[in-house]
Amino acid sequence: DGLDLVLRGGTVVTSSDTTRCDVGVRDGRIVVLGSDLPAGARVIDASGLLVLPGGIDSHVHIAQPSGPEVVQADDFQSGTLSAAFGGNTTILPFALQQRGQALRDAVRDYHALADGQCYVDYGFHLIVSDPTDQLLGQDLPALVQDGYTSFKVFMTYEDLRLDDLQILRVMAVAREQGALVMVHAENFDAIRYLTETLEAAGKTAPFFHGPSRPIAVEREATHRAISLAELVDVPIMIVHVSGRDSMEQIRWAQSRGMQIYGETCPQYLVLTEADMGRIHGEGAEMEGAKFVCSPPPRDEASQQACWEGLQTGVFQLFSSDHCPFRFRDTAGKLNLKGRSSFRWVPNGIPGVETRLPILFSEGVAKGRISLNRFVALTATNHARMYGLYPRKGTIAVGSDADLVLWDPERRVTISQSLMHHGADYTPYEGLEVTGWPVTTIVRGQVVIEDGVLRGAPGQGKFLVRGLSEHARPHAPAAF
Ligand code: DUC
Ligand code: ZN
Ligand code: ZN
Ligand code: ZN
Repeated sequence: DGLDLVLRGGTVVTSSDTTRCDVGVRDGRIVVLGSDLPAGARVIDASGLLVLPGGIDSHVHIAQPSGPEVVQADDFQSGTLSAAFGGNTTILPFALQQRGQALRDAVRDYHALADGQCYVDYGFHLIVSDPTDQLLGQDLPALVQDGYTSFKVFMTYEDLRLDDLQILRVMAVAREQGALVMVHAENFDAIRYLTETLEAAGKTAPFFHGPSRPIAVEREATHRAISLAELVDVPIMIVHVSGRDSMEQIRWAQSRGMQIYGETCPQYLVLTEADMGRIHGEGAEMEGAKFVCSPPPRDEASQQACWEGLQTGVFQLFSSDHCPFRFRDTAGKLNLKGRSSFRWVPNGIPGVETRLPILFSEGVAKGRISLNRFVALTATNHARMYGLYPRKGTIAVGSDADLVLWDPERRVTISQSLMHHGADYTPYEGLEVTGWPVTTIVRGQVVIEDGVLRGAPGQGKFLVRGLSEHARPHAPAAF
């Protein structure tokens, strides 16, 4: 019988093809692609627009506690609203285990926060901070089987870091279960040493966040993570790669046939360490805090290296690492703790709403990557990597009707006034981009239409994920 929705006259783009055709939707799924489809209950004119698979942002932090008295600026409602306005139809935030907490309890807490609040679909990666025998032997395997098929380990941060033995044990569970391990690769002791040294010299401004975790800190940890994965013979994803040295570690491993994957983010393409030294505007001496994230943005040569990683396939994923904090609290006061030392500035910046426009403008419009590679890096590869393909991440008969209408010509100056996140600034203020999402459709439901909110919280549903097609080890177990 009839179609619920027809997108007419647009240019449909997937990770492999660019085709002029209509898209027919019934019961939340794409049921037909073709020309001159009969009208559905609803028809949207897509002429002059690109029809893209909805963005999948597989690296966002929402409502995650971040140390004493530091709360994130987004709850699931504002975070997913911002995601939808940014052209995303699925996000993968983290369920963080606090030390001493059962992993199951952490997962339950995040579900309670997200349930009924989301504008886009979502799943959870797990963060393992306390790998007890119970967790390794029972809880983690059971959660993988329940559809939480990826987890992140941290090599730094007092409250989160695992030592090498713990990382090996978590990797072994991943190998056994077919889950994918994401690694935050920075050397904890090196950062601690450099932080103490800088503070002792009175170098406490936000700018010194960069010098406290220089390139060698990331390169060493990246190489160590790769070596640990080699010992266990398990595929891993190195997240938020900031520049050449780490990119080359990953490329070296890939050239040896290892299943080592890489992700980079907008901040490593358009920000530099100099941004953390900014001292104009209001709250001048603290302004650099708006750009503090880890690993820190570096220099122009590092930006070039990240482009190279995106162009050559060393990196499969382009994610936002959306991790929003307020510069001023809701009463208008600066974060005073961060004033005593960069050590207390929470690490993370907002970006779920600006990820697609930045990559489209800097990448596609400037001729650095193709439109099809843009789709792969922002949607398809995320679905493949994290067990959602082909339900998500492509435009094909049978896939969820997660679609974005994209105006490739629209020129926008990024500004906080345009954002829908809970942060009180965007680190990309003033950046001029070409290309912008205008309409966002989640499983056939129009959430954003021509830049106007039409959806409601609760439309976004939890996704039980399958195993990653890239987490399957190519070789049989060695032991
Ligand atoms: N790592 C992340 O992945 N996000 C924000 C901060 C961090 O260190
Ligand atoms: Zn991280
Ligand atoms: Zn992150
Ligand atoms: Zn593979």
